[in-house]
Amino acid sequence: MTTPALLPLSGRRLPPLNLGASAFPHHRATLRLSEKFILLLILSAFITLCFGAFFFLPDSSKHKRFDLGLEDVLIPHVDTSKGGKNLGGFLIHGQGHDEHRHREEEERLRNKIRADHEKALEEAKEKLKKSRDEIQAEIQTEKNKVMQELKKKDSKPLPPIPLPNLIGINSGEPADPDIREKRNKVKEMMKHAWDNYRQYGWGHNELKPIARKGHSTNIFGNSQMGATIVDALDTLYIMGLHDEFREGQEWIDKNLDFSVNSEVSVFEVNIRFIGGLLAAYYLSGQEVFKIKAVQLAGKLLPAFNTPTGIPWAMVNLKSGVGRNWGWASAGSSILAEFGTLHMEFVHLSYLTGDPVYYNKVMHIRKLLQKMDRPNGLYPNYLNPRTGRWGQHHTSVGGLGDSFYEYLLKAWLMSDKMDTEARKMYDDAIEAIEKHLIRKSNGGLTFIGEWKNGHLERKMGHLTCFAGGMFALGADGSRDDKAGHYLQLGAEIAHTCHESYDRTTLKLGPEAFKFDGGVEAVAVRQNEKYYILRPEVIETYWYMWRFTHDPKYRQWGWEATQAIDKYCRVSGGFSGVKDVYSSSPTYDDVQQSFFLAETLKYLYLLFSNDDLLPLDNWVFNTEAHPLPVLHLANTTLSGNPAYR
Ligand code: DMJ
Repeated sequence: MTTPALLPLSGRRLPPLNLGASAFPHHRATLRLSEKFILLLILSAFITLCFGAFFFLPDSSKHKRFDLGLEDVLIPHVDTSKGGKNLGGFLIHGQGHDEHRHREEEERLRNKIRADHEKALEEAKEKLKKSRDEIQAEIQTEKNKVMQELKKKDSKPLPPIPLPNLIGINSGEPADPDIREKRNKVKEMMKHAWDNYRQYGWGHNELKPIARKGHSTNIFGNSQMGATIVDALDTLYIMGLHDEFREGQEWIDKNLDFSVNSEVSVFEVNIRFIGGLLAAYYLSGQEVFKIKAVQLAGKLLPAFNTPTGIPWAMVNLKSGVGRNWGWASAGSSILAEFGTLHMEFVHLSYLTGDPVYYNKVMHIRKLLQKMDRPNGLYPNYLNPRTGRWGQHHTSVGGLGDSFYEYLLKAWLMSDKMDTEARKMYDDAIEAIEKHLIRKSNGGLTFIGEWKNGHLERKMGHLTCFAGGMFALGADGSRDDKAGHYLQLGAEIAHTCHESYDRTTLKLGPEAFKFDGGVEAVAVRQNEKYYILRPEVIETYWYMWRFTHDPKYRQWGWEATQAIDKYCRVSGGFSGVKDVYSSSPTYDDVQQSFFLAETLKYLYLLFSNDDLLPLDNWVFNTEAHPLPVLHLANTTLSGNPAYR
């Protein structure tokens, strides 16, 4: 017998293994050793097989998950003390009895599978008898069930956060009966606006008070998001209209859904919806508002996915795809839009403990800080792809306004810790004063607009908010110019009052000129409308809070009467197309900001200062009050002001 040779697969013979002569002195010994070797090989193969079986047998716990009615047969167990044998985690009872039981179980299982198949066949036959519509309705019901389940999951409570010190909610009743009466009149107007919206526009974004139906604009996208409900909530609350508030809360709880295929304005949704929901949360303590605000904010985040982190103006809530307004200079984003997110986003980080919101807005700030500013002014347009300014237009009205407002309010909201924001605000208004603020021949102080190196002597209704802003920022101003800024606020309030007083309806036009012998009067027909805007009344209220000069209440009352006389219709309140005409025509829109801002500022003007005191509350640009945050103990990474 020759030493077995190893046959390779190719059939080529390998040379015999040379184990050395000393290892195999003669043939017999070699034969015995080979037998032993083969036996050993067989034995080791057997052991390997046993080990393999042990390790590769399926996991008993997995068996149990699939409910095939096998639980009676396979009982995971580790306790052998009760007479059974433990094999791989399964307890096997007495062998003969077990085999019988096993067969029974197999039979039972087969029957069950057969029955299930028959049932499924029957169901399918039944389904086919139904009409296409019925089948679709059933599918929809199933879908809705799944959606409800998902919503429930989405609505899980956020981590508890200590509420800031909330002072001055639900009071402010004035002692003076005349002022009380005025305040009640404003409340009655709010009720008229709300009740009609409730009746004719419920769930729609806004109301057409003459056509008596819902209304919307592209800023809210194409779905019914109940903008008026969300915007009005906090006004209802502070006016003590609690039944109406609850109705609104119920609608929001049941119907406000952000998983819609709708392209919305990031800015508008932030100031009206997130601002409105956060204010409603802080005032009422109802979790639903906080949860909805956070859900919505999550839907806005994809708008920040641009090469620079400057968000798109619009975002599709479902797909997250963003883009800019077609009319904005060379695909730019708008300063007043991407620059008016800070307050709400800081609150979102505060309430969720998630720095993502804070980081987004701080990134915008850092980017703006690094950029060159022509004459120290911020242009209204910035390209989110290139990070470069668009047209060199600067405005404290439309397209620019609330960016400056939020710099100041970021500082106030941080309990004056965010000194970086205050510095940016101070620098900005110094440049504005130098280049945009002028006195007319008739002595009216106005804020013009900078367009390609030229000052346009025109002021918008929107710009009138700046009177209140200057007054609000007076305390803490650079070089202790508090008196100067309070005076500047008073001058702007006066000019804006003149723009109202010089009209037939005593309501302010959209824009007015200081040129060619014209002062505080609209010239172009398309600038003569009043759409229930709040900015002039907003400034009266701030001036009232800081000076207590009764003229501001008087001016506010003039505006209240004019709105009630010329804008009130039986189906709500409408804007008017020409404030210089004695027989105005209506635009047939009750704007959501009329309930959020105009009526709220009027109500506060006729309330005591202890209702929402300015030391404790900061109003967002849509008049939604957010509490001052004492952030000393809160970690919002990045800004030393918050450490
Ligand atoms: C409101 O939505 C906000 O005040 C915004 O900042 C600009 N203007 C409208 C109301 O006029």
